[in-house]
Amino acid sequence: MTPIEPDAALLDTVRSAERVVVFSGAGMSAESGVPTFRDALTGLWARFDPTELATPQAWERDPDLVWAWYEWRAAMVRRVAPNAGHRAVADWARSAQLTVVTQNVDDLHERAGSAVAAHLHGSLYAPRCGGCTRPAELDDDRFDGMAEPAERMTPPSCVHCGAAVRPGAVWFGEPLPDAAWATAADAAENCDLMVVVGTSGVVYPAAELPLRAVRAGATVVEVNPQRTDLTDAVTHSWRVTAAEALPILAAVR
Ligand code: BV8
Ligand code: ZN
Repeated sequence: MTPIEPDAALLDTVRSAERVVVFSGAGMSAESGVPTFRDALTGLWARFDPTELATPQAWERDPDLVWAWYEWRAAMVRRVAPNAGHRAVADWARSAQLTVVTQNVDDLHERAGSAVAAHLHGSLYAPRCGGCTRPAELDDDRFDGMAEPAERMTPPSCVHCGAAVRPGAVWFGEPLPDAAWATAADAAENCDLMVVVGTSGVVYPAAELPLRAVRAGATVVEVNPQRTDLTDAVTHSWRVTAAEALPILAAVR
């Protein structure tokens, strides 16, 4: 794979960047084999639109369907590995003040060695009680036999109050966790470089973060093989993938 060189101006900015934010979306995990939100859902789920499954209404209407979808996704992520992009982000943090803000609900940044400052849309691995909101302690080994997705699975009941345990994701129509949003907004407004990786930039308020970074005077580079809703607002839009671009950016010194 011939490396695609970024332009000299971008390399200079990366070289001199003191405070870096990496803001990632589903495209960050695509090269690990995790389907992006916009990809047609695979197999059993192909007939569903994620924006119709990732809602409180879907949960109310059919908790067993929604619970099975998240369990299948959590099991599938467990079977893949971080890619060169995730590893480069973790390496980069060793030589710069780097903050990872992600929209992703997978744990691939963490498994590559990054400390994630903000999971804006929650996590596949933080199920909680839909009633008393306490975190649910569920064994990860429940994913072991889950090669094939089941269409429906009854969610476990909370050991404290008996209500159904729900996925730890933030659904459409739900507010983002206050602490995650505050950390992400502060990082966006106080960085000198933001790398926006693998997001279509259509979901708000997360998609506002690159715009806040631009307004605060940061250089914002988008890493995405496609144009997005953010392309016209960022400083550089680089038509490469996460696993191609991030090792190059992390190696600039
Ligand atoms: C809220 C967790 C308020 C769940 C997710 C009308 C207009 C504007 C906004 C709204 C509106 N109606 C409603 C809203 C608000 C809504 C919203 O923005 N809707 C959109 C659809 C218009 N937002 C919300 O509801 C948010 N909450 O507003 O609350 C509020 C306040 C107080 C009180 C009550 C309520 C909550 C949104 C969170 C939803 N949850 N995820 C789950 O995962 O199941 S969102 C989910 O989709 C992702 O987390 C991500 O954020 C989003 C988009 O996905 P992306 O990550 O961008 O991935 P996508 O597939 O779209 O794109 C992949 C990109 O990668 C592509 O560009 C592709 O080219 C690129 N790519 C592919 N391969 C690679 C690559 N790039 C690099 N390398 C590669 N190899
Ligand atoms: Zn409970």
